[in-house]
Amino acid sequence: MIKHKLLDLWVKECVKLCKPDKVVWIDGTESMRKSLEKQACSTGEIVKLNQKKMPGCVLHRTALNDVARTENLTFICTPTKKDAGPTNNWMSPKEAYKKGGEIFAGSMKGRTMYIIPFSMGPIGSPFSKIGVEVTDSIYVVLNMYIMTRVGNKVLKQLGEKGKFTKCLHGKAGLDIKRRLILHIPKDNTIWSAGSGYGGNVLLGKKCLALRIASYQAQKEGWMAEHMLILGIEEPNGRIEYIAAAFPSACGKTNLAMLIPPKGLEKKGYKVWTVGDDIAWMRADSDGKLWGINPEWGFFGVAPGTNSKTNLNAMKTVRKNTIFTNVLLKPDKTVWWEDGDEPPPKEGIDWRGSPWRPGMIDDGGNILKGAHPNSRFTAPAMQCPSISYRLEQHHGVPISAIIFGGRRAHLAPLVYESFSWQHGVYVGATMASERTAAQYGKQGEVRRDPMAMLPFCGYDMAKYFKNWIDMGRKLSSPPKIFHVNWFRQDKKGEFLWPGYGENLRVLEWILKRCNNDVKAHKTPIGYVPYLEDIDRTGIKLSKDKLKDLFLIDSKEWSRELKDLEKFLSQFGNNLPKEIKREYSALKKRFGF
Ligand code: O2Y
Ligand code: MN
Repeated sequence: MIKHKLLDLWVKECVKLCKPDKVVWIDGTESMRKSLEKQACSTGEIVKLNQKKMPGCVLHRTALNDVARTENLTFICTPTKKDAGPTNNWMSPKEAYKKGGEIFAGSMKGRTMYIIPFSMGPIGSPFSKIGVEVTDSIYVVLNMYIMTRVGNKVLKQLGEKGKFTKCLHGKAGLDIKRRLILHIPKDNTIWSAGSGYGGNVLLGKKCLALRIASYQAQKEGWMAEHMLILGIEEPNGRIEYIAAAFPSACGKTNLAMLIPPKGLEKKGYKVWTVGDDIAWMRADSDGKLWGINPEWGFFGVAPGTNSKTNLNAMKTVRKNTIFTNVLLKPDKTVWWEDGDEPPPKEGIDWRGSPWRPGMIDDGGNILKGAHPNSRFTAPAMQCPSISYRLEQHHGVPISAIIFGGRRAHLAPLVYESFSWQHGVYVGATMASERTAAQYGKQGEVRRDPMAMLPFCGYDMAKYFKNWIDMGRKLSSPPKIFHVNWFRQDKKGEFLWPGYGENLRVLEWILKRCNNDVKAHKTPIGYVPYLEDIDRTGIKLSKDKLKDLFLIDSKEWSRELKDLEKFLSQFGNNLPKEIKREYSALKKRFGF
C-alpha cells in the first residue's frame, strides 16, 4: 500500500501509458537484488563473471547504437526556448509529452515495470533529493542499487507528502530514431525513452543530479555542479576539501582517487575521495561553502584505467561491480584497452563477437575489444580512499574550487583568480582542446563553462548569475583556481608528469588558501613562485617548470577574441560581472 497519494497516482499513470504485464516495487533488499540479478542472467541480459576471481561481478552489453549519452537527443523542456538558453536543445513541455508519450505508449507490453525509490545524498540530509525511477530494465535497477540509495527506507523518508522527481525510463525497442531524453524542470519530471545505457538511463545521475538539480538550485539558492570532491589530509592531520570541474577526458576520476607520489607521501599526505563526478553545495551559517557527493557509487570509464593511472579504482572494481561493454575473456574475467594486462589471445568483444588482437574492420581500422566508453559501476564504499564523510549529512567544507581544461599552450599549470567574481569568469570561460581519441577535429577548442555545458538545466547565463550570487552569501568563500595538466613543449611533449604528481599543485593551492606562500601577480591571476612547487623525487628542470608558467600575450589575445564570440551568444542575459571581468582582463594585458 503506497501512502504517498501523488506517487501512487503517478505510477498508475505510467502503467496506463506503458502497459506493463507486471509491476514490481524495489524494496532495496539484498535478496531482491540477487533475485533480479539471477533473472537477468537467465535471459542473457547480463553475464555472471568468474565468481572466484571477481566475486559479485557481472557484465552487460548494450545495443551497438547505444554506447554513450546522446546530447543531440537530450532536451530541456521549458515553457519558452529562451528559458532553456542558447546552449541547450529545447522542446516545449507539450511537444515533449506528446513525442515521449507516443514512444512510451504500450512499450512495456509483455514486460515488467520496476519502481525504484532512490535518494540522491544521504537519506534524510537537508542536502538530499528523492527521485522515483520507473523502468523496464533490470540492468538499470542493478545499477541504481550501486549508484544511489534505494528502496523502502527512501519511501519512508518520502512520507505521505514529500517531493520527488518523476523519472520515467523505457527501453522502447532501443531504436535510435525513437530515442529522447527529456527534462521538464517545472514538473520535476524526466522522460527517457529508447536507450538502455549510462547517463541516458541512470536518471539519478546527469538528468536529476545535474540538469533538474541545477534548475532547482538556482530557484533555491544553492549549486549543483559537475565536480569531484576530494579531501587532502595534510602532514599535521588537518583535512582540507577541494571541489574540481574538468571536461570529459581530463582524468576526473583519477584525480578524485589520487595516490600521493613517493616524495609527498613521505611528508605525510593522504587523499580521501568524497566523489568523482557531482557536487551539491550550499552556503552554511559559518559563511563557508559546504558540499556533498549525492551519488553512492562510481560509473567510471574502463579503458585507460590501470594500476598506474588509478590503483584505487582498480581495487574498487575487484568485486560487486557491473561492467558494461568491456571484453569477456575465456576464463570469464574481463579486459579493456590500456588496463593492467596485455591483450588476451582471444575473447568476446563488446559487440558480443569473437575477438583476437589486431583484428580489423572492413574499413581497415583496428577493432577494439572494449568500447572506448565502456564502464564499471562500483560501490563507492569499496574504494580504499573513500572518505567517511560520504555519509555525513552536512558534507564537507570546501576550501578551494578548481577549474581545469586540456590546453596545449595557453594556460599555465596553475593560477589563482583574484576574487570569487574573477573565479566565476575563469570557470565560465574554461575550455578544452580535443584529443585524437575524441570525436571531431583534433586541437579544436571546445568551450565548456564549469564543465556544465551538457548538464545545465536552464539558461546558462542565469547559471553564471547564480554563481555570482552564491559568492555574496559566503563570508569565507573558497578560493578559485585554474589548472592545466596538459601543457606541451614545442615538440608536443607534455611538460608536467601528471597523475599522482598533481598533488604537488594541490599542495600549492592549499598553501595559498592558508596564506602560507606568496604568489606572483600576472594579468590572468596569481601564479606560483617556482620554488613553491615541491619537486622532490621528480625529474623536472627549472626551465621546464618556467615553461609551464609562460603567459604568451599573443595566445591570450587570440583567446579573448574567440571568447567575445562565445560570450555574445548570451546577449543581455550575460551577467554584468562577467562582462566586467572580460574587460578587466583585456585591460590588464593592455589590449
Ligand atoms: O556516456 C555515458 O553515458 C556516461 S558519461 C559520464 C559517466 C560518468 C561520469 N561522467 C560522465 C560524463 O559524461 O561527464
Ligand atoms: Mn561526468
